[in-house]
Amino acid sequence: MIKQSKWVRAHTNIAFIKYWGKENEELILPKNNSLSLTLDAFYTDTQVSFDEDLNKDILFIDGEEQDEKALNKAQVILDLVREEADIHDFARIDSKNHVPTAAGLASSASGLAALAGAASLAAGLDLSKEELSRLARRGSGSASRSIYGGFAEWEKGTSDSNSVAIPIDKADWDIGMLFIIVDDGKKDVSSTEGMRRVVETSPYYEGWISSATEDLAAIKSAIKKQDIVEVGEIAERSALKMHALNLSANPPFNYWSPESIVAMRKVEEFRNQGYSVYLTMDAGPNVKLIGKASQMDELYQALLETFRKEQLVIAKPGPGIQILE
Ligand code: 2P0
Repeated sequence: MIKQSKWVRAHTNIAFIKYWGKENEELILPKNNSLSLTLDAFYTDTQVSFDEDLNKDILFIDGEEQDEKALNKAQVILDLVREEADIHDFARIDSKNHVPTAAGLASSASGLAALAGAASLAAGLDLSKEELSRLARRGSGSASRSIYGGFAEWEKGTSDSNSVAIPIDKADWDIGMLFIIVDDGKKDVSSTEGMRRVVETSPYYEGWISSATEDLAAIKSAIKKQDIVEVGEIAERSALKMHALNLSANPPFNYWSPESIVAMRKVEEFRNQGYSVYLTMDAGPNVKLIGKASQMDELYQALLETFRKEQLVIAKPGPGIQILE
């Protein structure tokens, strides 16, 4: 017998207050609360089938079968669902990533959120948003936030049961992002490894934790006021502090390429011209602009002097997880 879900869609999110460090690696409990914006431009569609005829779990992304390593995080979620629903069959996961070609963007947030939705649906579990967020978190921390549209906060909590994301604001005001895709081809330090090294070795880690708490309170009040200048300034500082942690680790590492610096300077130039635009960066060389959605077309045009159009993607706030009919 096959228990098959409908297709489930989850969008990616970008953290404005970064998650960078785990308190508990197995349960994925973070050291600090984080806050993100879910975006419309990048998403994953996933369908799960529990099938008694399978002799192992299999994962297809865009029609291509993936290796064991790619399955690791997904199997954590499958196992939790099997346990809760008392299912003993293996599963086939089909995923389609809707990310512009060669974007080089990580899709673990949208991917594992969509999987949490599809796997629980296939198993006949009727999970609340909170339960879905908790399940997605066990695959990848950032996925906990992709259950919700707009701004979401992942509350670090103290245990598996209360480390979940909650919705903060619909972001239905003049805020948007612009991605500058920079692919330098060099091998990354994975997020998991990067944050572990920082927690263990950075002499600045305590400072990160106390300032992340302050930044979080400040950005929540700025979001309430819909103040793009304050939101952008705080987000940019949070990102740069995260990257400073990486430089202060032993051994040090960083995610920047020469083209990242070119993009960062552009943001400064735009600000000097009077635009309210700020940057954020994650565990890779891409630079993401935060600003008024209504000004993103102008900035896009200006960036075409320096970057190819394939490198530029405008994104608006996006919705939470949804079942496709
Ligand atoms: C974030 N990042 O808040 C931070 C900022 C990247 C930089 O969460 O180890 O794939 O699976 O929990 O969620 C990316 O790391 O890490 C991430 P795990 P995840 O978005």
